This record gives sequence, structure tokens and C-alpha cells, in this order.
Amino acid sequence: MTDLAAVKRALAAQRIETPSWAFGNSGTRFKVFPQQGVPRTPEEKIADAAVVHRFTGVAPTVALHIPWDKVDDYAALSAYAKSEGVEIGAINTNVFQDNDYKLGSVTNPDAGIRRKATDHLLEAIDIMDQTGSRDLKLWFSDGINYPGQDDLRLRQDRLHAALKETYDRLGDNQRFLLEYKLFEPAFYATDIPDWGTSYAHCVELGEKATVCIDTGHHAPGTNIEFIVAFLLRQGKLGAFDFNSRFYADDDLMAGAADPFQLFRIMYEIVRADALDPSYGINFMLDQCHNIEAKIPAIIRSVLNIQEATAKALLVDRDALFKAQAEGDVLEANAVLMDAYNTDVRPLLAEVRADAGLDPDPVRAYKASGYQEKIVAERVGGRQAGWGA
Ligand code: PSV
Ligand code: MN
Ligand code: MN
Repeated sequence: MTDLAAVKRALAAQRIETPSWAFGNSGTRFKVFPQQGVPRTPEEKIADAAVVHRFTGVAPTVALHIPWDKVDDYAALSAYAKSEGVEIGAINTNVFQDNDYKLGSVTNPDAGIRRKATDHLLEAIDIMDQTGSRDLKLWFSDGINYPGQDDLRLRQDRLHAALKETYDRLGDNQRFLLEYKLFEPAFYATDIPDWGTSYAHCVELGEKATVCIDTGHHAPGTNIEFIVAFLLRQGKLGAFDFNSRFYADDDLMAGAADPFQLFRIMYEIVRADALDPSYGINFMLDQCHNIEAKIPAIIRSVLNIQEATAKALLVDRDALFKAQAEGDVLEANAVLMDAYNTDVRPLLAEVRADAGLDPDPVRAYKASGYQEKIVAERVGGRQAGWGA
């Protein structure tokens, strides 16, 4: 039997981090369709993130991407965020948008370029010291396009050296999240292509190094919930970058392409009692909104994760474990599917009403007049990163 009160408490305590770059204009390499009212400054991105939190109640932190969100005074930016009702979360590094990085950043054959890239990672920790952030997120576009272009093994040595220097600079309450990605922009070999590579580097470095799973960064058919279960068992799952993919790194709204997969992932989280923020997993979004309005799309993503989580919490684990132990394949599958097929929207509406929120955050946002206000006030919105 499921304890509904406990389910509601778990949903009320859930936390999801929004990415500053999702609020800005973005597109594909073919075209960026600009939207009206998008933020022009890091402060305006934070203000939009605060609106998402105001309507959902579960998104109290916003991740920054440096240098896209570069400011002179990060302590002041942090104070501004607090005044808006949110806090600055993970600091994302960017060693992929400089001409120097054509042959790689921390794995580049040129020691001077490796130095420059590593210095950027260290600078990001200086920023964390000012914002009070716990998490440094590392993603490297490093890789090679042609067999023989560079030495695969030497590149791992260079990667380790940069990660070690970064790790050693982390403060007591800081850690890094090491992201992997199957391919792109490198096509022949990527230096951190999969969870195993990330995991091995993290194990070598120590407990402040953890893996970040970006749900869009896998080959079609990859069983992501297996990776989740494995990393949880090893105590090495630090964070998610949630988004949806149909093909590759599509960065669509979380839960849009495959809500069943999201449910299966969240079931493994619930199964490991790892949902509560005290466990330490950072549940982030990493997505862009190219053709749809950004703030309601981010709200929708948050709701999709909440729905997948609610269904995962509703799994009758006693019945499931019993069926599994008895080898009752059909019953075990039925128990899981019963939870997945439950309409959890009324339950979530109750959780929101209990928290003094509108039960329908997207509708409430649309009725709030905020979109009209930013369209009127913000002229000349910036692109999220690319070309900013
Ligand atoms: C790379 O594809 C990635 O997923 C990394 O997390 C980056 O920081 C982010 O997207 C934005 O480019
Ligand atoms: Mn990502
Ligand atoms: Mn990505």
C-alpha cells in the first residue's frame, strides 16, 4: 500500500534546478529564431528563473554558464538572486567556444591551451566561492574527428591532469559534476564519451568527483535507468541534465519525447531513496527553447519531471519486490505499469494548493501578465551563449 501523505511530502520537498541559458534565445546551427522579451543580462535570466519558481514552488536554484553569465561582482549577483527568491546553483564551465579549442581544451596537444582551459575551470571555482555554489559542472567538447589525429591515451592523461588540478582546488563543501556525451562536436572519438569514462575518472579522483547524466547524451536505445541504478549503488551519481531527445542532443523539454523513460529513471531514484535534496543529487534541466515560449516551456518541463516523480513514488514497492522475488514476470511488470498509468495531475494539483500555489502553473503564468511585461520592457534580448 502506498502512503499518500508520504508521497505528497516527497513531492513538496522535490527540487529542480533551471538553467540560465534556457531563458535566452537559442536555435540550431541553421537558424536562431529570436523571441521578444528574452533576457538581456544575467540578472534578467535570474528574474525569469525566479518566476518559474514562483509558479512551481520547486525550482529555487538557477545554474549559471560562464562566460555567458559573466558579471563583475558575483556576490552582488548572488544577493540579487536571493532578493528575487532564488539562489545560484551549479556553475557551468565553457571551454568550447574559443578558437584556441579547435583541437581540444584540457586535452589539447598544446600545453599553453591546456593551461588556459584549466585556468577557466579554476576561475569557475573562484566564482563558486562568491556565489556559495556547491557544484561545478564540467563538460568538455574535446575529441578528434579522424583516426590518428591525436593519441587517444595521451589525451586521457591530459584530461586526468586537468581534472586533478581542478579537484584539488575544490573547497570543503564543493564538488564537481563530470558530464559525458556520446559525440558532437567530435565525431570519431570523444574524450569523455560515456558514463564509464566519467565514472572511472571520478573514482580515481575521490569523493568530490561525481557523474552528471545528461539524458540527451546517449545512443538511441541506451537504458539510462540502468546507468542511474549503477551509479547510485556506487555513490557516484551527482546530477542530471534533464532534457528530451528524439535523435541526439536535441535539448527538448524534459519528459516530452519519452515520459515513460523519465518515469523509469525517477523510479530508480525513488528506489534508492535519493529524491530528497539532502541526498545530494542535483536535478537540473539542460535544454533550450527554440520555437516555443521559454518560461512556460521551462514550467512545463518542471511539471513533466514532477509527474514522472509522482508516478515513481506511487509504485507499490512491496508488491513489486514480492512479484520479483516470486519470479512473477507479468505481475511485476503490471505493478510498475499501474503506477505509470495513474493520472497524477490531481495529486500534484493538491500538493500545489497545499503550498499556496495555483494548481495549474502554466495557466497561472499565462494569466499573470509577466510575459506581456517583459515583451514591453526588454528590447534587444540576447542569444543564449552562441553568438552572445
Ligand atoms: C553540451 O551538449 C551540454 O549538454 C553541456 O551540459 C553544456 O554545458 C550545455 O549543453 C550547454 O551547451
Ligand atoms: Mn548537458
Ligand atoms: Mn547537451
